[in-house]
Amino acid sequence: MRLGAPALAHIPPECRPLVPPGAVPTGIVHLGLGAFHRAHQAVYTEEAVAAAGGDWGIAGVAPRSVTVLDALREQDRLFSVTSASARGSATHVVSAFSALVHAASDPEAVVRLIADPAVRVVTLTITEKGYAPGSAALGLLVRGLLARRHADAGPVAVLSCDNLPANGRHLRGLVHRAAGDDAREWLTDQVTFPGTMVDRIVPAATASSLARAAGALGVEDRAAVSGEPYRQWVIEDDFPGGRPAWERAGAVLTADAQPWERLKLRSLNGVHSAIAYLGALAGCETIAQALTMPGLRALLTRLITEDIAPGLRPPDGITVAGYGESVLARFADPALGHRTVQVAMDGSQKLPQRVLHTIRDRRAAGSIPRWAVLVVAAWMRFVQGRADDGRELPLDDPMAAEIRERLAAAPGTPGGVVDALLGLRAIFPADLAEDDVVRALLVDWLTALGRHGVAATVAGAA
Ligand code: CS2
Repeated sequence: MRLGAPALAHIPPECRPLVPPGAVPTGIVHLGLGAFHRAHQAVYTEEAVAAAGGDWGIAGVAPRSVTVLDALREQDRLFSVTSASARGSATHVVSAFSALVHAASDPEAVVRLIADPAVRVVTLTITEKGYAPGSAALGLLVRGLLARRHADAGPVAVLSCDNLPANGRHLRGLVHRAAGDDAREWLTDQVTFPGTMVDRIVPAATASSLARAAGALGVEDRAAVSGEPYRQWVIEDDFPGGRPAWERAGAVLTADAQPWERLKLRSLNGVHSAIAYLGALAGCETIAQALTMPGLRALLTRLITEDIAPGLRPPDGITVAGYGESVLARFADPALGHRTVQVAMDGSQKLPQRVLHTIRDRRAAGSIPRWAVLVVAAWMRFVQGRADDGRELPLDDPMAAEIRERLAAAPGTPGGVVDALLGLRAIFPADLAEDDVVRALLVDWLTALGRHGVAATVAGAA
């Protein structure tokens, strides 16, 4: 039997959705139907509606792929979320979607939805590369907002839920530029772009995570997602058309999300990327496995306390060191099965806000961020496509062609590789690329990684 409304009577009562399927009209449009959205905003929204009501069904928009969309359509838009940890797991069916749309084949439906007065919130999980000027998702968002202006459909909040610095402000700038001067006054008046910090580790589904969900439910769920039990959502409270009572689901509504967002980008995502590149090079399949590498935890603790912490002003009551330790404990849970190559993908889009901002802050203060530079060196070795044991590594990155071209034209020495990659201005701003101290340190680390491999370099370093 397959998950869907008729199957709900057959699944264990504690797994059933908090609101009946199809009962809540659309109030939110969400762009991006990935695993993260389903395990994060969809869960918060269902809980908020169950606790406080409101017409906040989510119209989910799949940009290109139809795999998740088809699975959800066959299941009356229901899917399950499994919280998995070494201590055990729990599975719940979530009923958050009120409609589903495929943007690539029906862009007009997305435009109509964004222009619908019943919709008062638009949320996005389009990943870092979705914010490149000219991206399809941004184009649709802007068309939808212009149609909304034309229809005089009232104020709306547009909420970026991606891991970008000042994500709200950044998206606002992109939308205002793309919409043109004519729309500026209306946008300023009617559309807000609250900043957010989103957090939950949600690895891509695998055959075994799908089997675990089916085992818990007793029915098959082809849209099942699985993630850590921990979750956090910090949201700037600026919703001119109202919003779900997300605080009833544990979200923190605040005037300024930036301290949280910076803390998370640099000390969670930055450290995640460090483990991903070093781990993948050392032949480790998962993040948790990589963390068992002798010396790596100590090295990451030094990265957090010596390089990352001095550049951050964390939220009240939080220390960067304490936050960093809790992050490492989350990463270390073997039940997650988060693959190093998944976190390693799209490095060109991730490195700047995760690692390079840390390096620039430290350099501006006159210090030498050894550990943060090691992360960049590991990325430089990773993009060359071979693990320490000679196995091939995937380069899944929108800049892959440019990276390969530069590497092919450069001498294969550490210095040649460093200079070739530092020349990628879209990643490395001139002040960083021309910093002799950083360059020399990159060459040193790349030489060490090439000579001794990651395991020995890490074991000897911290
Ligand atoms: C990860 C994030 O894949 C990645 O790049 O660093 O997806 C991470 O798991 C989440 O941001 C956790 O909130």
